[in-house]
Amino acid sequence: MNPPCARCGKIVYPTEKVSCLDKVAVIIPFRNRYEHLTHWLHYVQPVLMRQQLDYGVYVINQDGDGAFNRAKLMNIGFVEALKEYDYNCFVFSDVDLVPIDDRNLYRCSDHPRHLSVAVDKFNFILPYATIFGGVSALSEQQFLKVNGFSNTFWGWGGEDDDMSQRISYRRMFISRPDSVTGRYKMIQHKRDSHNDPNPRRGQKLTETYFNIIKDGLSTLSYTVREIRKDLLYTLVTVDVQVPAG
Ligand code: UDH
Ligand code: MN
Repeated sequence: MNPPCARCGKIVYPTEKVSCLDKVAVIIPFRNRYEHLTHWLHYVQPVLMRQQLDYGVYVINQDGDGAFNRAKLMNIGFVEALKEYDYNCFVFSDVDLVPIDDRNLYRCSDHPRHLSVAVDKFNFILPYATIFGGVSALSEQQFLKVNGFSNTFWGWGGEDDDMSQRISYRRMFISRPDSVTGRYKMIQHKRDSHNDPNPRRGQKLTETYFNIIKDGLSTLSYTVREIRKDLLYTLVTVDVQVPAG
C-alpha cells in the first residue's frame, strides 16, 4: 500500500496523474474592475478545470472609495472562504493576470509558491529575486505560520514584499515554476484612482519582523456588506475600515 498524501491524507496510486486533490480557494482582491473580471473568468476558469482542481473562486470587493488595501482583502478572502468549505490551499491572484501555460498548476507546494514569474509587462523576466506579487499560493499551514498578510498597507505597493519577508523570517522559501511554465499576460490598464503608491511602504518594510505577530490574520477586522453567489464565483463585498485621514 502506498503512503497517504501528506497534504490530503488520501492513498495515492502510482497510476493516478493527480496525486491528491488540493482544495483550492482562488482569492481575487477587487474593486471596480468588472471588465477584467469577465476576461479573467473567461480565460482562467477553463485552465483551472483542465487542471482538475477542487476549487472555488472568491472575489473580495472593497466597498466605498477609500484607499485600496489589496493585502487586507486577501486576508478576508482566506477567512471567508474557510467559512464555506474545507479549503487547504489558497491562490491569491490579481484580477488582471492570465496564465499562458496550462502546466502552471494553481496548487500549493512544500513552500509558499510564486506563480506569476514571467509577466509580459516585465518582458517575461522575474523583476527581482524576492518578488511575491501578482499570483501566489500558500497552504493553510503556510499562511497561518506567517499570520497572513499585513492589514496596514493602504494604497499601492509593499504588501507583497512584506509577505515575502514574513516567509523568509518564518524560515520558508519561495518556490516557483520555471520561466516558460510561469508565463502570464497582464491585461493592460492604468493606475486606478484611490490606489496611489503608498509613500510609507519603504519604511514599513523595515518593520516587518516586529509586526508579524502584531499585524495580520490575528488582528483582522472588517464587516461583510454582501455575499453574492454567481455560477462561477462568489462576490464578497466588504467594508475594510479605511482609517480616517
Ligand atoms: N485592484 C482592483 N481595483 C483597484 C485597485 C487594485 O481590483 O482599484 C486589484 C486588482 O486585482 C489588481 C490588483 O489589485 O490586479 C493590483 O493592482 P494593480 O493591477 O493596479 O497593480 P499593478 O502593479 O499596476 O499591476 C500598478 C499601476 C500600473 C500603472 C501602469 C501605467 N502604465
Ligand atoms: Mn495590474
